[in-house]
Formats: sequence, structure tokens, C-alpha cells
Amino acid sequence: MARQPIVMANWKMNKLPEDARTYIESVANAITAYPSVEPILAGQDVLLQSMVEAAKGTAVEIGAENVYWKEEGAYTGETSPKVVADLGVQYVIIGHSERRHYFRETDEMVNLKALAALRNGLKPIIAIDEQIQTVSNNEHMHWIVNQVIEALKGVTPEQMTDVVLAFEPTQAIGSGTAMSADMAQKDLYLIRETVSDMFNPEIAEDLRILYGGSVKPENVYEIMRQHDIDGVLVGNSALDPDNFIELVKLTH
Ligand code: G2H
Repeated sequence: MARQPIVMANWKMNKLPEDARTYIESVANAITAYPSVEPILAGQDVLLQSMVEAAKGTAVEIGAENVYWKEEGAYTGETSPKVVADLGVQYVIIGHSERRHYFRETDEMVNLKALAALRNGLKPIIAIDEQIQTVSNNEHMHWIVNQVIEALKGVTPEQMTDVVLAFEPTQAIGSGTAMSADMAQKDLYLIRETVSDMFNPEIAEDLRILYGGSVKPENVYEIMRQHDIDGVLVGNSALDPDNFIELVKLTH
């Protein structure tokens, strides 16, 4: 099965409700020329309702940036995956490097959130990070493999059709300089091999794995040429709707 490429914008903690509507209006028509790409926009919780409304009837799909691992209860300030799904959101980023670092999310929390997303009909985009500059090659590989294994604990083979993984090297995030495409390819191959060992080669072959970290129109073509890279998760550059359109066009 050919893996459909994804271009996903991660707005992080940017944009106002009004920006969300104008952004979606300005990209919706242009991207209809590139139907082979799945376009997804992720925004903070308070924007999700207006994003879903603005995206209605367009090819744009909406993602959340985080959810809690319980559906309901006394968890002040958290966001239920059940409510997010009920709004019409299709995807959720789980375990982004910023959540792991600033909010101390552990592998166990990432796993609980991924399972909760799947239970509630949200497709998790599970982020795997790495710290290449501080470790040896062996440690680097072990770090990545371990995160994949921990994140996917308890996920069934059937649920794997709804899972997307995203590899985001920490030093490339927000730096303006992406990891070299061939290095990213090696790490994504390692992730796919790990999934093959955990499940089977068919599931690994069908799994979509994204690269994230300073992707922009200038480097997306080279990144998307790599065999194991099935899409991109884009922060800064995709805050501009024209760049988002360009990224979709160059990925097509
Ligand atoms: C990595 C990425 C989006 P940026 O976090 O998830 O952000 O493209 O700004 O590096």
C-alpha cells in the first residue's frame, strides 16, 4: 500500500481565532490542486472549534497539540480526548519534544495519551525526539528505539492503521536548520525497523512516519525524497499560509 504523504502545520501557541479562520480560507482552495497530500493543521485547544468550523467542506483536517489520558473527571485544566474527538478533530500530536521537555512528559505518559487518543477515535501523531549532539551513536539509536517501544506499548495491530509517528531531532526544532535529509532517513529507517520487530513487516511498511524540525519550502523537497519519510511536521515556517501551500505543492 502506498503511504499517503502528510503535510502538517503545528501552530504551537500562536494564532488568534480570527487568524485560524483566515488561514484556513486562504489555503483551502489552493491545496485542492494537490489531492495526493493529506493537509493537517494543529492548533491549541481554544482554537479547535473555530478551526473545525472553518475547515468544514474543505480538504483540511484538524489536529490537537495534546490531550490528557482520561476521558473525564476531576482533572482541572486538562483536555479530554473524548471532547476533542467530539468537536470533529481527527488527529492529535502526542509527546512533542516541547511537552517532554517543558512539561516533563515521560514515556509512560506519552503511551497513556496515545492509548487514550486511539480509544476515543483520535489518530495520534506520536513524536519521537533525540539529542544527537550529546550521545554516542549507540546511545542515540537506543534512545530512539526505546521511545518507540514505550510509546506503542499496548497498541493493537489493528490500531496501528490510525497511528502516525513523527521524528523530531531536538537540535533542529525551531533552529532554522533541519537535520540533513540522509541522516533523517537513517533514523526513520530505524524507527520503521523497530515497528517491524514489534508488530510485523506489513504494519511497518504501511506506517506513516513524519520528519519535523525546521522544515521549510527550501528543504522540503530533499526531505520528502527519502524513502522512509512520509511527510513533514512544520512549526515556524507553516505559520505563514503561503508557505503551507508551497509545502503541500512541493510534497505533491
Ligand atoms: C518542530 C517543528 C514542528 P519547527 O517542533 O513540530 O517546529 O518547524 O519550528 O522546527
